Amino acid sequence: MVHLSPHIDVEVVVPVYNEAAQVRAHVERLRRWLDEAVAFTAEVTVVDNASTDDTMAIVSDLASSTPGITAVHLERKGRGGAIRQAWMRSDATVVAYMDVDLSTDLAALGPLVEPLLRDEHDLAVGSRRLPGSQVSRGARRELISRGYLAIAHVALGTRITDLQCGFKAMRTKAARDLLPEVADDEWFFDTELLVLAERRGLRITEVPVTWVDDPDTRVRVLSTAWKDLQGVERLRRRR
Ligand SMILES: Nc1nc2c(ncn2[C@@H]2O[C@H](COP(=O)(O)OP(=O)(O)O)[C@@H](O)[C@H]2O)c(=O)[nH]1
Ligand SMILES: [Mg+2]
Repeated sequence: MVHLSPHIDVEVVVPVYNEAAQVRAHVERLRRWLDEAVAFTAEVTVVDNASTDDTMAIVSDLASSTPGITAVHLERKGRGGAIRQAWMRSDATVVAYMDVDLSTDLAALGPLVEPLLRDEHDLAVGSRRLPGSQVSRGARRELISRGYLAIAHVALGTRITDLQCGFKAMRTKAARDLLPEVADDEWFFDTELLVLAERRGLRITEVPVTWVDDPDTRVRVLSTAWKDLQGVERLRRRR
């Protein structure tokens, strides 16, 4: 017998690494939001890499007890690689990702993916730096983020107002074409994805988000900022 799975509009990927404390509550909240508050059909895929705490056990349990949630485990660490793998194998019309801390208010999810479902854009970028955005964030991260953005604007000529917000979506077909070009598997993945999309002339839209920073972070801020600068230099030379 042939089983045809029903078509899914949006696959929302949630990369997680050592998130045992919040993964269950936040993924459940996301699933409820998708069931109750949006007009499209959606699947949630939680992708763990090499967590050393109970994250994978919690996520597996959640996936087996909740329709519309899938758990994936990868051996190699790196948030970008996790997003790439999950996006590449999706059958949905649109692929999205968001950080598990739900720093971005879920109200922005509809405005993020709906223009893509209508085929008006290829890539939608959550931004904390548009007139409609609202952000509460610590001074240190804000300063590093602004400095990085200024450098990326000058060195790469990008016009996107926020490269690093953990809230983005793409038409799956455009993602499949572009992702093999994106080399970074960690935090620079986002910048590289956006800059290569701009260079290819993809249709990009930015969506203002309300962001409440979660100070619990997996990012080693200074070492990541250094890797980001090396990534900027690599992309600049590639132009
Ligand atoms: N799959 C995967 N997810 C990761 C990895 N590192 C971080 N994450 C996830 O990426 C998201 C953003 O991380 P977070 O620490 O909140 O970053 P920040 O908001 O920039 O401080 C969270 O959902 C993390 O669990 C990793 O190596 N693999
Ligand atoms: Mg965070």
